[in-house]
Amino acid sequence: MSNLSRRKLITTGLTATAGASGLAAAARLADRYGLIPPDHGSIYGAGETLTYASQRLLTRHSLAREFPRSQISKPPFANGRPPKDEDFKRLQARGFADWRLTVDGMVARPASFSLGELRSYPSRSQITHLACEEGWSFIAEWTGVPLSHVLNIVGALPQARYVVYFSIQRRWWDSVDMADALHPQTLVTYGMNGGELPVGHGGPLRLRVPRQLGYKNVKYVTRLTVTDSLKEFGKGLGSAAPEGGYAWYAGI
Ligand SMILES: Nc1nc2c(c(=O)[nH]1)N[C@H]1C(S)=C(S)[C@@H](COP(=O)(O)O)O[C@H]1N2
Ligand SMILES: [Mo]
Repeated sequence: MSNLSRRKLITTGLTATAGASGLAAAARLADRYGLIPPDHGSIYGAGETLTYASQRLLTRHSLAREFPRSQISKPPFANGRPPKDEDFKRLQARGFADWRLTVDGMVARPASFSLGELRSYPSRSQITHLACEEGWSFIAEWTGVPLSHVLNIVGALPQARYVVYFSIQRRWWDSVDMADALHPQTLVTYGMNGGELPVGHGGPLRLRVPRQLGYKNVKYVTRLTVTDSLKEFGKGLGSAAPEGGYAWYAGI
């Protein structure tokens, strides 16, 4: 069966099943096609699964909207204060010269990158919208190395299904599936509006996932882990967000 007709079949099946016999049946169908998000047992239940499944089928390759330079918000504003963690302050005092991004898990060549190394790789800049679930948002230009490039360097294994990312702020960690990890707009971001990424916005390093809401864009990132299962991380729901009542998949 061609990809297109298969996709059409699944989509039609999902829609019909959801209408005919409820969301649980749609979730069973989605499971068969690997379309179940890790927090499917949460309060969002089958509805969340259906959102994830239909977005994955319909918009797998679509790009987040990019804006002209004239639309950049002035002044950009930060959501929250710089980390108070001693580790962070120590690194900041040395101009982040010792900041590292460790990449481990299901990779052929685990590695640790300095900011200088990350900046030496092919970069991408894009002017996109960062939308907080609480209603406010802004447009900025973000510069970084595509996460897909980093994953190529370390040799992510074919069994990989998710990339988990961790902040120096230990309460903040999250994950994306490979569709978002390999998405061309998903950036390991070190620059904003032509300068360095300000500390208020996650400098020196954050993940930008413009296809998802603000909270998936974790700031002060120090580690990435490639995995085929999210069960071992936290409560096994894929991120800290569902533990606090937010959906793991926050597609926009
Ligand atoms: N480490 C860390 N990452 C974080 C947060 C945070 O408090 N700490 N806040 C999240 C939320 S809720 C949003 S909306 C965005 C805000 O990004 P901004 O500070 O660039 O506006 O960052 C996300 N990433
Ligand atoms: Mo947010």
